[in-house]
Amino acid sequence: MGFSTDAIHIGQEADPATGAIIVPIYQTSTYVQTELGKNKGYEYSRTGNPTRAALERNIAALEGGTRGLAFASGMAAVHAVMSLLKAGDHVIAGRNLYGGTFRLFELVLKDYGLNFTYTDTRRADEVERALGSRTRLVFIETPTNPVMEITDIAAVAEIAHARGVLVAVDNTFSSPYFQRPIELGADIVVHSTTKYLNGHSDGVGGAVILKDPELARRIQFFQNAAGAVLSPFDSWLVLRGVKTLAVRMRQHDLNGRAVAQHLASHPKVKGVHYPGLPSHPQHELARRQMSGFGGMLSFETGSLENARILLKSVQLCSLAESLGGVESLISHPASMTHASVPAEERRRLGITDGLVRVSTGVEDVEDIIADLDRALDRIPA
Ligand code: P1T
Repeated sequence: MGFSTDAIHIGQEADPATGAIIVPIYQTSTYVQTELGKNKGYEYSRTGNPTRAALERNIAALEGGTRGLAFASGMAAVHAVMSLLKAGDHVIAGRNLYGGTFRLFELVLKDYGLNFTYTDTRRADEVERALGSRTRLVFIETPTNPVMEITDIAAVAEIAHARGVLVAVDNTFSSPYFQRPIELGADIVVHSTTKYLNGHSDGVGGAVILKDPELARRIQFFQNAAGAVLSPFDSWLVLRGVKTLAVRMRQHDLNGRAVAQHLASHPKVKGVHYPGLPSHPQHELARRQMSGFGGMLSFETGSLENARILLKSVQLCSLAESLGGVESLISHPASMTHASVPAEERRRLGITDGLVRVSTGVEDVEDIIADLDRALDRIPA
């Protein structure tokens, strides 16, 4: 079946007990047992819940994995992936990650004895050079948050696998509709379902999708042991969200392209990061690896003061953290999502004080462009 059919139907079969067309919210902590050791497949909702299980089956199918696991947030999902490692293990991480992921690695997991090397994973030879005898995992985002760098997943997977190293891809920005890392060779996919999968800015969640059943078993063990599970209601919201993932992503992509093109020719804009623009340094790779470019972009206003004026002047675009909802959001990565990345490192990555990020929603694109134009007009020439 096609992607949209799977999104609407896998895990989302009519309820066998009642015929309800929608998966019920099993708002229960526990399940009655008929006798010791006899149950209907569920015993406690941290361990398993039918609504969460429906979502887990659905997202596994969308990413082409054998198993999906849903967590209380994207960060809980990233943390679960790291539970595969032991003190002394080495991780090669992309140099530009969501600030919260960088914070988890540097300010939490380093103290547990994990070692991290941050690498420009756009260059497969740099990944190869960073490999050591204790390297267990390469962790990348592509496109990256917020400067939209692209890593060649197949090339990195080939290099890593030759040394027995796992590859995890945070696929939050593309969603499985535009990019399927497991098909490109990745072992593990991570999502903040808070973003495109849920799609309506009304729930925080995360997911891990795996190809290998043994790795999946280990992540599931951690999910139950550590307990950061997605609630039944939040699982239901994501189940509802994914049904329209394909149509939403098509519109995010159309709007993202139009806004990026418009900004690229605007005299007040000093540069646009969007993989769909032919001027993007990795446009060709993006075209090969992704089937669309989506709604995320960032652009350079030239200074903190210019960014401040713009962010204060927009009316339709809301100044807020997060992304991937139907409404357009605008943010300032240096002081918001990437504040925990040291200033010098931010500058090296191009996360300047003048950089503004847009999560292009699915409103009428003329209205989004007019809003940005009105705000850009307020910046002095
Ligand atoms: O917020 P949470 O659901 O815990 O997801 C964390 C996360 C993981 N990976 C990527 C690529 C992300 O963008 C995020 C969260 N990002 C934002 C809140 C943001 O505004 O960029």
